[in-house]
Amino acid sequence: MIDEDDRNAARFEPSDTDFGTDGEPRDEPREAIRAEPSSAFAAWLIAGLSMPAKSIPCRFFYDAAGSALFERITELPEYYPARVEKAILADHADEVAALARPGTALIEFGSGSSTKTELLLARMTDLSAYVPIDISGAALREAKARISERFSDLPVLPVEGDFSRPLRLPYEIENCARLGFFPGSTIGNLRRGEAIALLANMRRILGEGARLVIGVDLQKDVRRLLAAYDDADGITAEFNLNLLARANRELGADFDLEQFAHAATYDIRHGRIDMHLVSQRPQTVTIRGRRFSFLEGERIHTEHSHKYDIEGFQALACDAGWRSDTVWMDAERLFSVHVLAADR
Ligand code: SAH
Ligand code: AVI
Repeated sequence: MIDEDDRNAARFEPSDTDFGTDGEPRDEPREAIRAEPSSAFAAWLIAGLSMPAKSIPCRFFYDAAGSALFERITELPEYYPARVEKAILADHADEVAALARPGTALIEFGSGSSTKTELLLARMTDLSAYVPIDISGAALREAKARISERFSDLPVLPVEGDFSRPLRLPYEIENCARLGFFPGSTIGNLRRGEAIALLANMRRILGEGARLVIGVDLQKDVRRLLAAYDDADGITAEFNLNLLARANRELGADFDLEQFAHAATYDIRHGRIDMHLVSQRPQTVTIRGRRFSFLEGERIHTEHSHKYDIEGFQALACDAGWRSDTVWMDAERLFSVHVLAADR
């Protein structure tokens, strides 16, 4: 039987990310490679709401408001992943720093506020550059200002874009050894086929012999997982509803935010949290002249967040061409940080 996820994975296009050396002017601002514009949000939103099972891709959470809400999530008592991953990285910061020999470029995927990265940068004194990649221009700009102020000798070369699409990396790091960093368990937001394609593409970008340090959230008591995605203060609900608020702001849609509710569920079969927005009554919403009807209780799927066990993630990384080198965990085994090696 073809799994629904495998079928969907076929829609994912592996990227052929490359450096900006192919005849492009060398002084072109890399911010010219923009994240998807509003027209792309409109196209994906309209396509997703036209399907029998409505959905919106989770990368659209992260406009400026969404990135700020995510930062608030990382401070919530229920959202253990941010706190625990940071503690694991702090415990092993010297070992991570040792992976970056002098002249290495640190390339971070889905860097957001780069908060965890600061821990590492403080110990990586001989980096040639720090390259944060994120779809959120607002998050990148704030992070660049803060990191450049604290580490004034370090070239910070942000790339605004979707890491699962072709990206042009800064020409300045063309000849540098590369260390990859992909924290936050953002890999969990991808389906298995998508995750393998992304990890395989990262291996290609980082080059033979490179290492990738990647944070992966672990399976655990379902109540603890559900609380992390449905906090008492309603910040995760606000983060989820921001998708609709963003559609109202950017596309002139007329979602009534009072009439959609946040929901987080656990899917045992796929070992993942799913987030949804649930219509509270029969209603119609208009987006750019198109009308979408919702039944009472009808759901818009907004995010998968897969949880792994150590062996399951190592098998996935192996399918993407990586060798598992090292794994660190906290004492409660809530979260894992893997060092993957591109040498097999
Ligand atoms: N690494 C940070 C942020 C994690 S939140 C941390 O660990 O705290 C996920 C980040 O990935 C957000 O900043 C979001 O904007 C970014 N992101 C999500 N999907 C993306 C995509 N397809 N391409 C690039 N960045 C993406
Ligand atoms: C970025 N990503 C790994 C987060 C997660 O936990 O799946 C996004 C998030 N969604 C709800 N809370 C946080």
